[in-house]
Amino acid sequence: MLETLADRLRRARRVTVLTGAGVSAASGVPTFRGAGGLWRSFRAEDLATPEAFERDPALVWEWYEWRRAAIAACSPNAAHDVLARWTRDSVDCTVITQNVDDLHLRAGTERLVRLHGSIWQLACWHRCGVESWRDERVPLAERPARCPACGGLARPGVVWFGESLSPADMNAASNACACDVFIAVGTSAVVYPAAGLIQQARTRGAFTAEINVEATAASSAVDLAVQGGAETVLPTLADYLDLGNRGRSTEAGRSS
Ligand code: BV8
Ligand code: ZN
Repeated sequence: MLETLADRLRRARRVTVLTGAGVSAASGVPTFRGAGGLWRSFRAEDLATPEAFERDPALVWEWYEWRRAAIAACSPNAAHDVLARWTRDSVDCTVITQNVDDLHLRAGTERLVRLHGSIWQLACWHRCGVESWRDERVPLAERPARCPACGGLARPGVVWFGESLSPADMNAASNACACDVFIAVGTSAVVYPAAGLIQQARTRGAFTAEINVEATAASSAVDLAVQGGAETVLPTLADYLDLGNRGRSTEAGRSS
């Protein structure tokens, strides 16, 4: 199973990986739809919307501050580290993430598309024209947070349900679907347009795979569904690749 994927990766010129909350699970970041994902009695879809923020900015900020505090205590895990190394290695590897925890950034991932923004970025709710800014203070200095330019409400710098993704990010993600291997890691594949990238890559001829601890909406659509935790499967895959490369380099060494 993994040998097949490793073999495909060895022969690939271009690799794209789409990650979701499952890649950060081993770091201790609660997923959205898993057991630990619920916050009190709310669902992500109820709070991660402009309407919820309009109605009760203090409640939505309470949720984001709870998540920021949880994420601040977490570090990138082996899955983030393998993917970061792949984006730095020779093979052209792009990571597209739905996560807003920035653990891929902290792991040193180079070619990274953050489709849904970052929980560490803030923006002006009133769109007064100020650029979004980074604020990693936990807790924030003011609650709810304020815009430094107009003094009005600030909002988390993430893409909420019902909000469009940035055209630049969607372009970058779409371009990355022109690849030889596309792997969806740790995503339930229910949130669009991110989940649609899997089918897009397949349509453009990529070998598609999924790494997840359970079956998802994408499992029947990919060429290879690998059941397992990202934090163990990706390092094992990386070992297969290193072994394979070592095999190739000793081969090359022998013949020279
Ligand atoms: C858009 C940022 C155009 C915020 C997020 C009706 C009205 C309006 C829109 C819609 C509608 N119906 C559908 C839509 C589209 C909607 C959508 O897809 N809704 C879903 C719920 C059906 N999408 C949108 O609204 C998008 N915008 O379409 O714009 C538009 C505009 C106006 C009107 C219509 C259309 C915007 C979507 C972005 C939402 N923002 N995050 C925040 O984080 O606070 S999405 C949120 O879900 C996170 O980013 C998260 O990453 C993402 C996806 O979830 P997953 O990452 O997959 O996480 P999940 O918990 O679900 O799954 C974890 C997986 O990991 C599981 O499979 C588990 O088994 C696995 N796992 C666990 N442990 C491990 C593991 N795997 C491997 N190893 C492990 N150790
Ligand atoms: Zn402002």
